[in-house]
Amino acid sequence: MKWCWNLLCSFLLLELAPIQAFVDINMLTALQIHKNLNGSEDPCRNFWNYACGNYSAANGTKYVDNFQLVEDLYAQAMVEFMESEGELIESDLVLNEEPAARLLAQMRAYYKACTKDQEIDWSEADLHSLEPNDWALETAKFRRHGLNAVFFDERVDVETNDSLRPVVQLKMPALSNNYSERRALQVLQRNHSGSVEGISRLVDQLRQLEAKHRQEEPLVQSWSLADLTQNIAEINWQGYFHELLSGHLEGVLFEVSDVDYLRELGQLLSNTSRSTINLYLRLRLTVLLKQSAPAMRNPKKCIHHMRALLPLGMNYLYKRYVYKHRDLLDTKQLLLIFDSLKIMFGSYLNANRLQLSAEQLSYVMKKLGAMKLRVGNLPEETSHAFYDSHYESANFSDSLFLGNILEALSLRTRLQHDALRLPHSRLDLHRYYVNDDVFKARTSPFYENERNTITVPLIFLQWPLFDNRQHHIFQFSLMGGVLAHELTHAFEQEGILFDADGNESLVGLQIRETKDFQNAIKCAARTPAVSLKERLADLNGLQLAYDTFFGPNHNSQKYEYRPYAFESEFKAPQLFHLSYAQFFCGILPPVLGHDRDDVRVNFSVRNLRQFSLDFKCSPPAVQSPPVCELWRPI
Ligand SMILES: *[C@@H]1O[C@H](CO)[C@@H](O)[C@H](O)[C@H]1NC(C)=O
Ligand SMILES: *[C@@H]1O[C@H](CO)[C@@H](O)[C@H](O)[C@H]1NC(C)=O
Ligand SMILES: *[C@@H]1O[C@H](CO)[C@@H](O)[C@H](O)[C@H]1NC(C)=O
Ligand SMILES: *[C@@H]1O[C@H](CO)[C@@H](O)[C@H](O)[C@H]1NC(C)=O
Ligand SMILES: *[C@@H]1O[C@H](CO)[C@@H](O)[C@H](O)[C@H]1NC(C)=O
Ligand SMILES: *[C@@H]1O[C@H](CO)[C@@H](O)[C@H](O)[C@H]1NC(C)=O
Ligand SMILES: *[C@@H]1O[C@H](CO)[C@@H](O)[C@H](O)[C@H]1NC(C)=O
Ligand SMILES: *[C@@H]1O[C@H](CO)[C@@H](O)[C@H](O)[C@H]1NC(C)=O
Ligand SMILES: *[C@@H]1O[C@H](CO)[C@@H](O)[C@H](O)[C@H]1NC(C)=O
Ligand SMILES: CC(=O)N[C@H]1CO[C@H](CO)[C@@H](O)[C@@H]1O
Ligand SMILES: [Zn+2]
Repeated sequence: MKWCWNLLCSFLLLELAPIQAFVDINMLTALQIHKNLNGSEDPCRNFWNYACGNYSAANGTKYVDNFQLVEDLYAQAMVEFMESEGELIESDLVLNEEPAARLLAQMRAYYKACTKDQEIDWSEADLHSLEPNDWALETAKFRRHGLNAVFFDERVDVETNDSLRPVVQLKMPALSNNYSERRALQVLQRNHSGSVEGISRLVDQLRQLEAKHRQEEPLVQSWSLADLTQNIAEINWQGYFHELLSGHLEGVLFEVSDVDYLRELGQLLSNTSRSTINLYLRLRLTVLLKQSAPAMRNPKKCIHHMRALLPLGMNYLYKRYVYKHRDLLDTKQLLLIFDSLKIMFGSYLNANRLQLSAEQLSYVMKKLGAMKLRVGNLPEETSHAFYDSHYESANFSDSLFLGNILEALSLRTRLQHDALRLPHSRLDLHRYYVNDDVFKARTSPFYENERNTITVPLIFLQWPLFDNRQHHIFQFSLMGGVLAHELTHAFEQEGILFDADGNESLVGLQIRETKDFQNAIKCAARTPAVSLKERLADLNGLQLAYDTFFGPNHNSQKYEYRPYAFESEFKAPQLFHLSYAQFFCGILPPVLGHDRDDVRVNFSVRNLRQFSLDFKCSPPAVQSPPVCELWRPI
C-alpha cells in the first residue's frame, strides 16, 4: 500500500515540475501579488492591508503565511524522501557520490519511529533512579540528556573577546523557564501526589533565591576550573564536569555570572533531600521531552521535529537529495544581492553621518568587508566521512520514539560540548554549523554576531519567497529586504558591539554612545516596539534595499521605470514595495520577538523616504523629514 502511494506521489510531482517551469515565474509572482492585494484599501493609509489584506481570501486558509507554505513544501519533499527506499542508490549514482549510508539509516530509523510508534509511556522518562549521589553529579547526569537550567544554566558559547575560543557559561536560569517549572508541578500533582509538598517547597525556595539575586546586567567572571572551585566551593564542580565531559577538563575556561546566587544555591541543595532533587529532575526531563516532541505525530510534523533536533542530518539530506542542483544558481544570485547591499552600505559609511573618528570608521568598514553570507546551515566541510560519522555516537531505534528523543537531545548536548575537547579549545570553523537548543527550526535568514555571518536556510529558498529565475525586482525587494534587515543587525545597538571577527570591542561601545546613534534609537522608540533592534533593522534595512536597487535618492516622479513586460499596473517602485510586503503576508498571528507584521510593514514604509512619491500619497504617508535612520547620509 505504502509503496503504491509513494509511487503515485512521485509521479504526480514529476508531472508538476515541467508545468511550473513553463509558466513564467515572473507572471506567477506578479499574479500572486495581485491575488493578495486588497484593492479597497488606500496604500497610503495602511500599506500592509493594501498589499496583504486579501491573503486569506486568495489562498483559502490552508497556510497562515508564506512561511508555512515553504515549510510545508519542505516537509512534503522530505516525507517523500524518507519513505522512498530503492530510489536512493539511483540518486547517488546520478550525483556520482558515495552514499552517506550510516547517516541515512539513522535518520530513516528516527523518522520511522516518530511516525509509527504511537504509544508513548511518558513515565519511561524516569531514566535515572535514585542513587546516593551528590546533587551536582545528579544534575550533570540529567544535563547529559539535554536537560538544562533547572538549578543553574550551563552552556557552551564563545569567549567575549575571542570568538574562536569555546567557553562554558554558568548563570542562574532565565525567567522564561518558569513555564517548564509550572508544567513540572502539574505532572507532579497528577502522578506523584505523595511528594507534592517537598517539591513545591523546593520550587518556591529556588524562585525566591532567583528573585533575590536577579540583576539586569550581572557581572561576568572569567575563571579556570580551579578559580571556579575555589570561589564557589558550595558546588561540586569537579564532579559535575567530570560527569558531563568525561574527563576533558584541562584548559576549559568558564564565564560565570550570578556568583552569589550559585553559592546560596549550593547551600540550599545540599540541604535538600536527594529523593526530592531526583524526582524534580525527572519531572523536568519529562517536561523537556514533551516539549521537544511534536504536538501531533504525523509524517510532516516528524520532519519539522527532526529539522529542529537534528539540523545537520536534515540539512545534509535535503541539500543532497531535494535541493540538489539549485545550489549554484541560488548562491550566485544571493551573492549578487548581498554584494550590492554591501556596496551601498559602504557608501553610507563613507558619508560618515555619525561623524566617527578614523579608528571608529575603519572598525565599521572592516566589519562590513568581513561580513559573510552562508547559503544553508551546513559546514564548509564536504567530506563524505564527516557527515556519515557526525551522528555516530547516537543509537536511534526504528521503533521507540521516546528513547530516540532522549538520544537526540543527548547527542545535541554532546556535540555542543565537543567544542571544548578540540586541541587548544579553538572552534573548528570549517566544521561549524548552528546546532543550538531550539524546539522549532529557523526558516528565515539570521545574523550571528560572533560569526559576523548571515545564514540563509535552504528551506527559505523556495517560491514565493525566492526563486533564482525571478526578475531582479522581486529578488532585490523581498530577499534584498530580508538580507538588508540582517545586515543592519550588525550595526544596531547590540550588533555594533561586535567587531569584524565577532569579538566584543570597546570601539563598538564608543560608537553606540555617540549622540547621533542615540538619537536614532530614541527616534525609533517614539512608537512603542516589541523589540527596538528589530525595528531599527526593519526600517534601515528596507531603505538600504531600496537604495541598492534604485540607486540613492531615486525619485519616481522624475523617471517612469517599468523594465518588464509581466506587470502592467504597477511601476517598478510600487512593485518593489508590494513584493517586499509578500514576506509579511499572512493571516495575522501574534508574533513573538517582533512586532506584528502589519505594524512592521506600516512602520517601515512610513520611514522610507520615497514611499509617498511612489504611491503619490497626498498628504504624504511618510513622516517628514524621515528620521530614525541610523547610517544613511541625510
Ligand atoms: C480578493 O480576492 C478575491 C478572489 O481572488 C477577489 O474576487 C476579490 O476581488 C479580492 N478583493 C479585493 C478587495 O481586492
Ligand atoms: C498603518 O498606518 C496607518 C497610517 O499611519 C494607520 O492609520 C493604521 O492604523 C496602521 N495600521 C496598523 C495595523 O498599524
Ligand atoms: C480590505 O480593506 C477594507 C478597507 O480597510 C476592509 O474593510 C476589508 O475588510 C479588507 N478586506 C479583507 C479581505 O481583508
Ligand atoms: C501518570 O500516570 C498515568 C497513569 O498511571 C500514566 O498513564 C502517565 O503516563 C503518567 N504520566 C507521567 C508524566 O508520568
Ligand atoms: C578578555 O577578557 C578577559 C576576561 O574578561 C580579560 O581578562 C582579558 O584581559 C580580555 N582580553 C582582552 C584582549 O581584552
Ligand atoms: C578576536 O578574534 C580573533 C578570531 O576569533 C582572535 O584571533 C583574536 O585573538 C581575538 N581577540 C582580539 C583581542 O582581537
Ligand atoms: C513567569 O515569568 C513571567 C515573565 O517571563 C512573569 O510575568 C510571571 O509572573 C512568572 N510566573 C511565575 C509563576 O513566576
Ligand atoms: C540546612 O539545614 C539545617 C538543619 O535543618 C538548617 O539549620 C540550616 O539553616 C539549613 N541551611 C540552609 C542554607 O538552608
Ligand atoms: C542501541 O539500542 C538498542 C535498543 O534500544 C540496544 O539493544 C543496543 O544495545 C544499543 N546499541 C548500542 C551500541 O548502544
Ligand atoms: C489561489 C492561490 O493562490 N493558491 C495558492 C496557495 O498556495 C498554494 C501552495 O500550495 C499555491 O500552489 C496556490 O497557487
Ligand atoms: Zn531581525
